[in-house]
Amino acid sequence: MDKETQQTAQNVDSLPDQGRRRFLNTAALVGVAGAGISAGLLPNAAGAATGDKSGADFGKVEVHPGQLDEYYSFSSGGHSGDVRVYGLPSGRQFKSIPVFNMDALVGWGLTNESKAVIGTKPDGSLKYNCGDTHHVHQSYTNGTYNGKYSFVNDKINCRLARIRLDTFECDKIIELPNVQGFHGVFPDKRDPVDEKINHTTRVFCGMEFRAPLPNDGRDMHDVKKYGALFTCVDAESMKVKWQVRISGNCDLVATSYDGKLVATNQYDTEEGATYADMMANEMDACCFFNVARIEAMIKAGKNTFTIGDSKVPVVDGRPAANKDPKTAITCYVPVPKSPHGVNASPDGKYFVCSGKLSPTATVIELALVQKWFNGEVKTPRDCVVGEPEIGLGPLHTGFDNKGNAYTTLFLDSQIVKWNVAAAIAQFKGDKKVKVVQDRVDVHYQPGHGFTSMGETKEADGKWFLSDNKFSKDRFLPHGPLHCESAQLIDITGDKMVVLADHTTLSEPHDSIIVRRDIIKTRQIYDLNEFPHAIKDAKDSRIERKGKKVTIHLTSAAPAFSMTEFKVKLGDEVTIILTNLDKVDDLSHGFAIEKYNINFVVNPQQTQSVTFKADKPGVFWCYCTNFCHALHLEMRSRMIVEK
Ligand code: RUQ
Ligand code: CUA
Repeated sequence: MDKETQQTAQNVDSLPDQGRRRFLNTAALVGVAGAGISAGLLPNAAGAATGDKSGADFGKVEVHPGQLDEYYSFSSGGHSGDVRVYGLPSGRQFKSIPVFNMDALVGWGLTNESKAVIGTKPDGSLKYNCGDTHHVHQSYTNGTYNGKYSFVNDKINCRLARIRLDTFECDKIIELPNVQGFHGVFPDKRDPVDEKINHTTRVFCGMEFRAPLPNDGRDMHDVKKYGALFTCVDAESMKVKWQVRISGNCDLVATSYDGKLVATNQYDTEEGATYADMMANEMDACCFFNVARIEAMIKAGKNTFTIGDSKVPVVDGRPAANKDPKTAITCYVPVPKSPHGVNASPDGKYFVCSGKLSPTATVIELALVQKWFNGEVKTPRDCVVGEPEIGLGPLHTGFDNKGNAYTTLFLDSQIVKWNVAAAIAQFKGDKKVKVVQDRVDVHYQPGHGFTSMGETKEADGKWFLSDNKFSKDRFLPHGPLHCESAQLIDITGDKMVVLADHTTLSEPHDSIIVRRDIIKTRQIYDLNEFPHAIKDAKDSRIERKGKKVTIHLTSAAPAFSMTEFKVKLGDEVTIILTNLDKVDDLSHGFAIEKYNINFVVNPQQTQSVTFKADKPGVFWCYCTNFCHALHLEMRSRMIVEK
């Protein structure tokens, strides 16, 4: 073994004992994180164990040419604004689904159809053209994925997007009213109010950044008057149903399997405006919402109000308005120091909230929260049934099917495996029980981590993927902005084994791992879906109404239906292109030289663009997507006459 490999395979046992490390004080913690990042002095900088000495079966992650992966991974793209799709265990990336970003590959943000989804200003330009996706989750039937939709947030412009999983395309984007820092998002796993409905009908959205409500110039300098809202959106109509005004803020969101409870972890119960203020309290909270009670209030129109121009009904979830548990709509369960992340265990019993600035994970029993709402539990803190010390900087937790939890430790650069039942026994006083089962190094500083099917009741305990925030020294150098690393960990045995890593472009946050049989895609569109489709190349034509010209065009490899079309300088030109090819994988592109136009039409799809003919001359239009031996010849000419 060469020196490098030896270093990489450094034994985890050489790390300091986690148990001896108590809460770090605030200053020390900031120092640890800062020094680690700037000076490259990351904990155990030798990096992740490759499992080299463990007899690891690296063949498990091999997917040979022509073989298919077992899982899809849907991953947020972070500030690139997209959603990525990978195959696991290979780590091969299939697609970047454009959502809040512009994407020349398919013409997202250029075509009229995508602009209608994204939203435009009165002049036809995009209202927003960037976004920050953090959390991507799928629609459920009875506690497991139904393959219908993915939902993803935009933290910058506070929008919720829906992706159709038959075509892997975004079909709806809405903006949440009076929200800043839309971070956590989770669909319900079944209807929380109507016992008979077993599928996702709602999507819940958290507001991380408290702001003046409404933000119209009032209260700007009085941080204490800012507020946060928790928002519920109808999953089908994508209309905002209601909001709850809360104390503190929202970070991530989790939903219960019985559909009755939704929660958001809160790291800023201090309601501060600087990080020092936000870290002041030793305890923050996990705020639970009683969805049935909220919906009843909204339905009765009782004690609802609106904020600013928004028509969305809002109810008051702040503690002062919810003193009696028997009528309360919110329950604030105290959780140590700035928790980040809340995750539901697949047995439906617990939510786990990580400490971030506390080395603990807090286990909250949902049945006890329900009892608190019935007045049968004394204080919200009595709903906590476990709080093991697991390591430094715990962020997100995934679960297997054997009662174990896997939490990312940002500061320790590790994944820690711990047993939930053991944590509960320890909390009850059992001093001998072994809570932490295993630790493994990752490279470096993991953010989210998640298990295969782990956000469903079909968690299968096969894989854990660690999305790491830093990749220094892991890959060939490629300039100052590094890619990030995702590491695949085999969790089938007692010991976790890191089997593979793949690059991800900056920067994925959360992902989910979905069994491949759940996803059923269509490979070809239906012409009838597109009102402007031309069904026969013979119907290709140029229509003029005053200065507005519409070019109805078709494609069939290797030709467009018109070899040229004429317009006049100053015309508003709309090109509607229908791809008549019916063969799977036979997509064409359409680009116009010097006119900044480029988009793709898939088999039997129709897409359109509108622009001003502001330059006279001849402009070649060509197919951008390699489709045929005569792909280069697949061209037309736009002739703009003076
Ligand atoms: S967050 S690294 Cu945006 Cu999901 Cu925790
Ligand atoms: Cu059509 Cu290339």
